[in-house]
Order: sequence, then structure tokens, then C-alpha cells
Amino acid sequence: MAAYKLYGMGSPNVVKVVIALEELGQEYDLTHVNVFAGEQREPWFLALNPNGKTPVLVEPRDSGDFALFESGAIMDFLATRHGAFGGSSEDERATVRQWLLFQMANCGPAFGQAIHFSFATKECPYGQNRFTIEMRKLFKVIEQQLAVSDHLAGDYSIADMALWPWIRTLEMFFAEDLTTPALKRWFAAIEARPAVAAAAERMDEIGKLDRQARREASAEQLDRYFGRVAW
Ligand SMILES: N[C@@H](CCC(=O)N[C@@H](CS)C(=O)NCC(=O)O)C(=O)O
Repeated sequence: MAAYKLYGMGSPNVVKVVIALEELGQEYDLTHVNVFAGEQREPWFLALNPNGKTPVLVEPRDSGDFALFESGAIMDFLATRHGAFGGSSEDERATVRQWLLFQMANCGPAFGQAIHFSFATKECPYGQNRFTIEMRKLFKVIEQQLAVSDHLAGDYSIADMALWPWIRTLEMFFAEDLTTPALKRWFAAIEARPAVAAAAERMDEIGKLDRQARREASAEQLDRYFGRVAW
């Protein structure tokens, strides 16, 4: 089978897919999308994801490329396609997806906004407070679950791979909130996995390209990227 193509930037939603590809031993070409310059709004990218966001995974097929956006859908696809990390029984599969969707629907949006309102801007105390409170509420749910289970959904799964890069990113901003014992144990165990180290190495170059792209972006491009003005 030809290698997957993954389009992304240096963000947790992309890292989770890279971890899954590494864990599953899949070949993939990783292409950096310069979101600061607006590459995600160019017609070629909107044809892959009309919502103009990374990651997008493309599987080359004889019948034509199969493109998928939304990182949770990509994780689900990879686990199902390769028959691993998605639960074995019907109940296990449902539980893995429950925690995957918990990450997608709750943690991703709230954590992203908590970072935005606390660090990208300090102009809006209401937003900062609202999303930091929500983030801390979610930390409690996660701690509670990891105190009774080694992983979010029993065995190590795509749900853990989806959450782990978010916790890693939050450590840069909210380290004092991330010292609870079950979370620390879970985080260290996943960090020690060779596939996770390989994913981090693979993402290094993308991170460098992101930082360079951000430095080179104009004030107007940054306003668009942060959603302060419309594209
Ligand atoms: N729910 C989506 C979120 C995707 C998302 O927010 N992607 C960000 C990077 S983490 C992005 O590409 N942002 C560029 C933009 O919004 O213009 C997913 O999980 O795939």
C-alpha cells in the first residue's frame, strides 16, 4: 500500500495522528501547512477539508485518493483499518470512542480556548476565566478516570493518543494544574513509548517550520489566523 499523506502544523491535533501512524507502523509523508500565511484557505486545501483546518489524512487509492479531516475521525479510521488500539469487543470499541469523543468535543475546544485567552491575549478576563474553569473541570474528570483505570478506556488506545499531546502542550502553560498522581503516571507511561518518541522527532521539523512561518507572518495574517478578522 502506498504511504499515507498527512497535512499538518505543529499542534496536538496533528501530533495525535502522527502517534497513531507510528504506533501502527505505517508509512506516511508529512507535509507542513503554513496556516499563518493562510495555506489552509487555498482551494487545493479546501478541497481536502472545506473547514480549512489541519490535520488531513489522505490515503492514495487506485480508485482515487481518500481524504479525511477531523482528527477524531482520522484516529477512528486508522484504528479500524489496521485493527489495533480501538478496542476488541463491541463494548470496548464503544468505550474507546466515548473517551475519544470526550477529548474531541470537550478537551480540544476548552483547552485551546484556555491557552488562547490566557496567553495569546490577556484582553478578555471573562474568556480567560470561563475556559480555565472548564479546563480544570475536565482535568478532574480525567484524573478520576485514570485513578481507576491505567488508560482512559482500559487498554492503551486511540483515546489516550488523542489526549496525550494536549496534556503535553498544556504543560507549557498550566504545569501547576498537571501534578495529580494518576495523570502523571499515565503521562509518563505514554511518553516512554518508542512510537511516541518517534512521533515527537517527526514533529520537530514541523514545529520549526511553524515557528518560522509565525515569525514571517504579517500582522494582518496573524489577525486572520487568530480569528480577530474574517478570512
Ligand atoms: N476538530 C478539529 C480541529 C482542527 C484544528 O483546530 N486545527 C488547527 C490546528 S490544531 C488548524 O488547522 N488551524 C488553522 C485555522 O483554523 O485556520 C480536529 O480535531 O481536526
